[in-house]
Amino acid sequence: MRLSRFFVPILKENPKEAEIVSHRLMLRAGMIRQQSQGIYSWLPLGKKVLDKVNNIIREEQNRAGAIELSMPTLQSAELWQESGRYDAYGKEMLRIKDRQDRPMLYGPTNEEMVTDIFRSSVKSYKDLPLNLYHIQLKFRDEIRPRFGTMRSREFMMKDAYSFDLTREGAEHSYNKMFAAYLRTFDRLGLRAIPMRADTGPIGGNLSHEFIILADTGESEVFCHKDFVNFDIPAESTDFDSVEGLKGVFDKWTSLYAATSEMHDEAAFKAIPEGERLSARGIEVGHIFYFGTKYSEPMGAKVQGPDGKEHFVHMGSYGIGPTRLVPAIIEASHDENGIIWPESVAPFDVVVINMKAGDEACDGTCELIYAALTKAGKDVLYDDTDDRAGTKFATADLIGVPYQIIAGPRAVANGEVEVKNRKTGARETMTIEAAINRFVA
Ligand code: P5A
Repeated sequence: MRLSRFFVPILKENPKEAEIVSHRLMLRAGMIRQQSQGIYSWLPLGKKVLDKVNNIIREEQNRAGAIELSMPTLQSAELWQESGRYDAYGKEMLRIKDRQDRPMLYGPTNEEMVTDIFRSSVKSYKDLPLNLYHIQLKFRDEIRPRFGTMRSREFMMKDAYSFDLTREGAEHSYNKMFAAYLRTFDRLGLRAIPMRADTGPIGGNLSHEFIILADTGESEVFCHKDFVNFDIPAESTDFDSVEGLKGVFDKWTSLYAATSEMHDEAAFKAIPEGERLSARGIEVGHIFYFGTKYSEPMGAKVQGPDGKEHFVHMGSYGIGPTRLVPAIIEASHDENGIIWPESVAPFDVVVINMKAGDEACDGTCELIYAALTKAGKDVLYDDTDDRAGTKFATADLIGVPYQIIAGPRAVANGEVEVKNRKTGARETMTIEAAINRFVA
């Protein structure tokens, strides 16, 4: 992508409305724009990062055996009347009427709708277990939307829903998502700690929130320090192994970890003082087991091996991609801007032409841009005629992991400079070596 033809509305000044660093940097880097309170457009640079985050989430959901579908954002009130949540959900639900005066709502979550899909076609235990997920916009009319897309009213959610014949089966389904979440957050460059949490309007009595430690987090959390170094389940994890996944769950729940709503001061104090961690955190995921809370009132049942009908045991599993993007920035930035982990960076590398219009610089940059693009790299080419200082500031701000800098003096020697955004290390090398550095 040539920067001269891209759309990145960079802000030079710090936006006054931004209270935390991720919100400030997302606005300054031209990633998002607020359209009305708590409702955002994702501009091209932001969209690229969001797509990469969603793809990692999708790969790990698929690996764990979940199946993707797509459900609508608008739902009919009838389904929610069946489950009993239509009245209970309160003011957070945006209620709408269509032209026939039928009550509709903008979905804050999809337990009812997915239960309806399930009951309409699954009739036998032989079709279980089943886990269906989608990545879709949600709307919650939050009292205090804030911090940009960290807590917005319209936001994206990956929500998965599992169906099992028995409680034991449902526990295995829960453990699959538990392990998939550990892998997902790790691949996003984050250390997420599962913590016992309040189940709120989703219900049930077993749930874990996945929390990223960050000073600007909205949750107050308490846990054992050792979580910071626990091993993440490997790519080769067998998601069909009941024992194996129970091992992962048992290990990751063996030490104390709770959010403030579930905090037990005495249990926390039982941890030796030097091993206690009392911090703030960002909730990036939340998983629930709620048994037959929806299947019973909505009549979602299957025939078991005993020939009798059984209400299915369900769980639901949420991740917030539009919250994860700022959470990643909170965890990875410096005074000059964002430092993207390679897995979600909007571009793999930015080629900076220090003297656009200069034949040698243009030629070198075009050559590198073509070679890296051909090798499948996502390359941003700063071909604008901005000053060198502006170009460096932009590259640092938008946080692309590597910069290839082509200035007239180096280019005259057949060389360019390669800068690592994270470490700041710069290395001069031949043009060929710079290309090989990224394609090899
Ligand atoms: C689980 C999947 C649920 O809604 N039903 C379907 C369950 N869980 S949850 O905890 O309420 O939300 C899941 C995740 O969505 C993100 N999230 C938000 N992100 C941005 N702005 C918001 N206002 C917001 N509300 C929830 C969080 O990452 C949460 O863990």
